[in-house]
Amino acid sequence: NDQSATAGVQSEDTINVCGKDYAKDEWTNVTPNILSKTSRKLHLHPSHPISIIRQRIENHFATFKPLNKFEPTVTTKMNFDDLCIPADHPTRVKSDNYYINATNMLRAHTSAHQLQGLESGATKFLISGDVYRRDEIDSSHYPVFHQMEGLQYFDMGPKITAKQVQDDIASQAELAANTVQLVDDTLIKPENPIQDRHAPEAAQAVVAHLKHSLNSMVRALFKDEPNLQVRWIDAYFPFTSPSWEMEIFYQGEWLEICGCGIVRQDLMDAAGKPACSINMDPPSLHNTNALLLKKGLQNKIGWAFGCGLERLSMVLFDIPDIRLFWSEDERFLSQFAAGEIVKFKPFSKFPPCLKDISFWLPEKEWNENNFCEIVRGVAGDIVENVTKIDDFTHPKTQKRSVCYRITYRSMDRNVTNEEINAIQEKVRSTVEEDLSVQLR
Ligand code: FA5
Ligand code: MG
Repeated sequence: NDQSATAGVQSEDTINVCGKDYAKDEWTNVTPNILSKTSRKLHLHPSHPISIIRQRIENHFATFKPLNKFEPTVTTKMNFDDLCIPADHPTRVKSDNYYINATNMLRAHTSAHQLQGLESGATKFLISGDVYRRDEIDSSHYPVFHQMEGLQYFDMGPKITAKQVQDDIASQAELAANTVQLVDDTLIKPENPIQDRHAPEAAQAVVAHLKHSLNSMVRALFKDEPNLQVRWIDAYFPFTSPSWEMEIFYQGEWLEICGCGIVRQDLMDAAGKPACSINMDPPSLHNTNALLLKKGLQNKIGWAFGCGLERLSMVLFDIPDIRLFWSEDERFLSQFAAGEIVKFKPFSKFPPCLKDISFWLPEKEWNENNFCEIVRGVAGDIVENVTKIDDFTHPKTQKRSVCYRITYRSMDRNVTNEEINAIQEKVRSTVEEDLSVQLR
């Protein structure tokens, strides 16, 4: 990979990420392959599908302040603690995240910048960027994808909030023009509660505004689908309550578009407090605006959402494989132009090459993501799919054996059997060495 030469240059005890050196420790698990993605910034290339969708959403929320330039390196405090994610919460595990070291990581969601957004002084803003998660391998999962975060807040107090919400909606001419109505059909349930510090009337008004805003957004994006259906599923996020996932019915299936909810008041309180001013990036943004927020935002109530830009791009452009977004092939890139949504015309598919690998699992912990990470590290974007095709436990020894089928396929050329054999050999030896499995 030509970019790994400049990104993530590693020495014995330090690692360079986005131009900064970090001390390595036992948490470090970023790989050169992953670090090479941090310089791509697909969401900022005007004619890339990810950027086209970002611009569409930014145009829709025209009065929101767009914040697109935050680096993907964040502190674990920003990614977790500031969002009320407890120290022992499962989303923190090493096998699901890319850690630079114990206190720094590649962000796993754009929510990591909510406090910075609040500190920018804007009462409504959008944050887009690349996010990183260790995950399985198939046509809809890639360890890097893009999210867009949105947040808007209002003055607290039942009367004032309800009036502001109504005025805000009325003032948005293009929102009023489409037929989304300000109705709230989401029942608030005890297990998905309004926060103690929120007057129910105020919270309901903000929920209605949130739903109205997201309904209008998908309507604007899918304007050729007159019968678009939207549904709201109760969800849980440590940093919002109540919380939902919004889904749309598209070409026969329900597709999750975003997570959202009413921002936890602890987060609003924390905005601008000195404790959250460490490691703010870019620092100038924090320094100039923190003063405005000396008192925190205790008297404001807000909603937030986070949506996946690949999911939206795949359906709107008909892009069948998530790896295509990373292609530098002109046959892909030349099909798109800034501002336009056109259907992708697939270029000929090259033949796949399938290889199976079986091994006995080690006695100690086993995690499938670690295995997938090794395959990605060795094969790069030539790996299309990893599927477990066998899993059995020996009745006498109780030892467990698994078999994975790896599909290799390049998106822009024919791969040779020789080349894939070499990759497969490397996968085998690396898995044996790093995960202490016993190859069969
Ligand atoms: C979050 O990341 C929350 N930060 C969202 C949020 C923001 C909730 C603000 C409340 C308030 P989740 O992990 O569900 O939640 O991801 C949000 C969206 O990102 C999903 O709805 C989906 O559209 C997209 N997404 C998640 N995982 C992947 C993936 N592996 N590949 C592509 N898109 C993904
Ligand atoms: Mg989700």
